[in-house]
Order: sequence, then C-alpha cells, then structure tokens
Amino acid sequence: MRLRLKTEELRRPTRVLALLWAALFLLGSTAWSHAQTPWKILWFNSDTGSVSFWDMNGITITDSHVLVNGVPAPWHLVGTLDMSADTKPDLLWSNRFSGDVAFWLQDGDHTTSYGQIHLGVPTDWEVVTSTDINGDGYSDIVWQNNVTGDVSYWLMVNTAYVGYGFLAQGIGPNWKLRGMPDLNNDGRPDMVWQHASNGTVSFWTLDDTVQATSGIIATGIPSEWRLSATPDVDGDGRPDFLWQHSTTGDIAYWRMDGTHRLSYGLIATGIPTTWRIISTY
Ligand SMILES: [Ca+2]
Ligand SMILES: [Ca+2]
Ligand SMILES: [Ca+2]
Repeated sequence: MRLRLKTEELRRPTRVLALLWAALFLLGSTAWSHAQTPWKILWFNSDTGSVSFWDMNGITITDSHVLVNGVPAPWHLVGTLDMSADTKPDLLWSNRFSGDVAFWLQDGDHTTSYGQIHLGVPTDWEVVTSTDINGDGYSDIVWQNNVTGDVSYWLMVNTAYVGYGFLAQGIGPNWKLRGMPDLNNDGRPDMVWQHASNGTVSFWTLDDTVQATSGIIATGIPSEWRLSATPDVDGDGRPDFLWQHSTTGDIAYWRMDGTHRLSYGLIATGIPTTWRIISTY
C-alpha cells in the first residue's frame, strides 16, 4: 500500500511534466512570441482632419495618441517617409482639389518645419507608399493612377523631387498596388497587388524597377478587406500584412514568410471606419 502510494506520487508529476512538454511543443510549432520590436500604425480621419498613432508591440496596442486635429479638408495625409534622413518618419500630404503635395518634417510628435514638394499633380494620381526605389538611401514616393492603373515613382533627395519613372503601365484600374515590401529578401522593394473585385492578392518581385517574377498570394479575399500596410508585426525582419475592414472596422494581420502566409489573427475590432490606416513604420 505504501509502495503503491509512492509510485502514484512519482507518476503524477511525471505525467504533469509530460503534458507540459507536449503543450510547449504544440505552442512552439503553432504560436509565436508576442514580445516584439515596437512599431507604429499611423491613422488619418478625413472627416475631422485628425492624425493619430498607435504604438504597437507585436499585436498588442500599447499606447495611442492624437498628433493633430482639424487639418483643412482638401488636405489628406497620404503617407510617411523619412525626408530629413534622421530615421524619424515625416508626413506627406496631398491636396485633393489642387493636387499640391506637401510635407511636414517631424521630430516624433513635433513638427519642425513644413513645405511643398510639387504643385498641381493631376488628382487621378494617388500616393500608395514610399520606399527607396533606386537604392540611394533616400525614400522615394510611389504613385498609382486610379484610372489607368499605371504605377510611377518620384525619386527624392530629402524634400526635393529629382526625377521620376514608371514601375507598371497598362495594367488597368482593377489591380491596386497596396505596398512595396521586400518579399524575396534581397533588400530591395517588390510589389503587392490587390484586385478591386475578384479577391486576388498577387505579387511582383522587382529587379531594380523591372518586373522579375509574379505570382498569386491569395484568392477569394472579400473586397471589404483592404491590405493597408506591410509592417513587420512579429519582429522577424520580414514584412507581414495588415488589413482593415471597410465596414466592420476590424484590423487583422497575416504573418508572412515572403509570399506564404504563416498565421493570421485580429488586432482590433470595430474601429470607426472614418479612420484609415495610412502607413506603418
Ligand atoms: Ca531613393
Ligand atoms: Ca525584393
Ligand atoms: Ca514578420
């Protein structure tokens, strides 16, 4: 009797350890650590002219604050890029009536200066993102024409426009460029596209500014889900996908290994849809 009791006592913790080990193994194969490099989501509300930030750690919102309210209606925040080359993102604005493009140089929350880059850009051209197209260390501005689908870029040096070129022409208005993350890990930007109606998400890899390869990432994505940005959510150094739902206001992520989805989940639900994700960094 005494011996059996002893055996039971010995077995119990062994069983618990075995279960713990199995749980850890399962967790390790399917989950990921949520303690990550901090990143930010930049939001714009075109009804109120407000700019706000979410401070993120993995998929956790650690803080949020408003940078500015009441920016006059024709001006829309369209992106961020580091124009002053201090690794702090600056704000890029577009006037929806005049087509003028302006910048605010930022030191964190503080606007240190502002100015205009270009006047009278035709309003069927919209800023999609910013990335270093020519590899000179300065962020460039990527545009798509919402009528023709053509994608062009402005080469920038600090706040100065120094030239332009095209990345895609004649693709039509249905394929929307959503971002230019580095998908094949060669240190240079590639292109992610979302079809406006058929739910297909596709990619091009680029060799400099020329399409090298292309492929499908996903099909059947409801058109209410907009691929908003490609931040590194899990801190593994590779871009992931951030989605905003146009009617529910839900925010979701896909952890990506290049063009392959590893896992997905929600970050937030029910964010008022007047707020739109402009960029992440
Ligand atoms: Ca550049
Ligand atoms: Ca690349
Ligand atoms: Ca990642």
